[in-house]
Amino acid sequence: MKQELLFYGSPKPGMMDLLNPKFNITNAKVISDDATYWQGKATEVVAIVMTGHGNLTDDLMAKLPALKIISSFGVGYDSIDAVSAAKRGVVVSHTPNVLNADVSNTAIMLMLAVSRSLVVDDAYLRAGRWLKDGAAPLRQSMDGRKVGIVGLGRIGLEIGRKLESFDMDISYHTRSKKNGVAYRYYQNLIEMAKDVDFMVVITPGGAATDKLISRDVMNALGKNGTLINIARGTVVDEAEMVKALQEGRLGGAGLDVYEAEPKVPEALFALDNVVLLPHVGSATIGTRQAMSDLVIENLFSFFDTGKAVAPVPECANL
Ligand code: NAP
Ligand code: 8YV
Repeated sequence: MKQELLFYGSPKPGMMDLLNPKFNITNAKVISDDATYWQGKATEVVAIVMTGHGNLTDDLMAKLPALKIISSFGVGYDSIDAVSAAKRGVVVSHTPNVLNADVSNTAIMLMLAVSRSLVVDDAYLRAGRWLKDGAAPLRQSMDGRKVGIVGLGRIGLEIGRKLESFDMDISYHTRSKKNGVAYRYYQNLIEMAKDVDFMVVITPGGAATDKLISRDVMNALGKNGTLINIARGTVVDEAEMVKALQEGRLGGAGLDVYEAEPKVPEALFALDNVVLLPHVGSATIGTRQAMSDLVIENLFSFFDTGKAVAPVPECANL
């Protein structure tokens, strides 16, 4: 007898072929705790597979008494109330590590693109200005300059390792100093912001990091500083960032994530010192396939052995 599974988001290639033999699948584009939405299946759903960023709240879980696992696509799981899930005995799993290479590359791509004005210079050439106005303006090199990484976990460490080859002076800010890490540690984020040329943000989203990159942090980073955010839009005070960039209090920004995705503040479109990506940090064919494979592996392992391969820390002891 097949069990009930709710698939929230867009299935990745091959996923449904693997899931269909084992589960009855309801594919939903939105997720809701409205009783009519579940069409009588709420009491039967044992698993949720998420490839979207819906809000998975405690209220919603309360309506799903048979739920055992939420297998989520992506390493960040700020849209799932994992503490409540653990209390209810529901395992939340995610897809760490397999995306470290591409997400760290994206951070460095943004650093280079902002500091060397890649997008502006491309537009300069296409507009015929090289012919008409001559050579493009000189830019700042990234090599040998100071970078502060906010969040030094799996991806932050990979960014640091790669930035060593740019001879950068590397420091970091996290809540706890990391053992065995040679980079300079700043407990105080503002002090680090004052001292660096680039700040790369790669923490989780959620309440603990909400607007961590505040007006004061951006003022400390300053008119020659560049902010790179590949974490979550919520980690930066977006309205303050727009103002700081417009007023020249912040030198530049490279952004992959935004507060209300896919909405991006239009004021940013007018700014030359900003490079904008549509949340594509992990978006290569190989990495997305590896993430997709891990979503399925987590689910199948859970039903075969009682343990997901990559549970989130809150659920590690279930
Ligand atoms: P991770 O290994 O769990 O590392 C998270 C790091 O953030 C840790 O060093 C942690 O150190 C630090 N941190 C957590 N809360 C903090 C706080 N309040 N203040 C300062 N530092 C804090 O996670 P990861 O695998 O590197 O992934 C990090 C995040 O990147 C994900 O959660 C996701 O939001 C984002 N991400 C984005 C993309 C994209 O496409 N743009 C792709 C993948 C991931 P302490 O606990 O000591 O503070
Ligand atoms: C995903 C991400 O593309 O892993 C994460 O936390 O932000 C990205 O890699 C996204 O979660 C998929 O929707």
